[in-house]
Amino acid sequence: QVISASTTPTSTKPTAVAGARCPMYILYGSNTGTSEAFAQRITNDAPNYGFAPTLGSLDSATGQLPTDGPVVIVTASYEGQPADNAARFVDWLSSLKADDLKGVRYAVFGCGNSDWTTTYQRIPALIDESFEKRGGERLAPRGVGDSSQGNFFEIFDQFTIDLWTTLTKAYSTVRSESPTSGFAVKIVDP
Ligand code: FMN
Repeated sequence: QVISASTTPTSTKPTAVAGARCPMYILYGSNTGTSEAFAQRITNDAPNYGFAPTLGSLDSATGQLPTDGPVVIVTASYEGQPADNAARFVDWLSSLKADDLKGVRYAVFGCGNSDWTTTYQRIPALIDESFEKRGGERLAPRGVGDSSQGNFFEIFDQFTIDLWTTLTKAYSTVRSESPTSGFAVKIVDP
């Protein structure tokens, strides 16, 4: 299932600044839930930084990457292959040509485990490089989390701190301490 979160305007006045949130897309590739939980955290925080988030699996975005807001990807690798809910997306990505992702602005965080020495972070690295090769604009350096290390969560926390600094600048959004009014989460079919 795809969970999407969107704003419900609290005012119909066209000048209402509070309702002017920028769309944002958070996509995960996850078998055992870590990447999905990290993606959910970014989604929960997004309204605090002026964004209206949509959360879904990478496969849910196959064939349709948006250009009207940042795309943030959190994904794992399994024996160098995508998670089950990212396999269609990775296939589709490899079929794209140069410039097919022009206008897509993105950032990637990889959940990996360096015990898999030869394929460590293979899918996050592949996605990060493929987006750039196909004309996408990387907004932030790829985050690299190693679940075999004690600092796995700290690395993710630092990635998100840097991400929000970058995104609020890039999209001129405004940080707010009380964003939740007018914020609704809806669940839609896959
Ligand atoms: N991590 C890597 O970086 N590269 C791999 O090739 C890789 N293969 C894995 C294979 C198996 C069977 C398992 C259990 C883990 C593997 N990992 C690998 C580690 C996972 O990607 C890592 O634990 C990740 O945090 C899991 O994310 P998820 O809970 O979102 O699925």
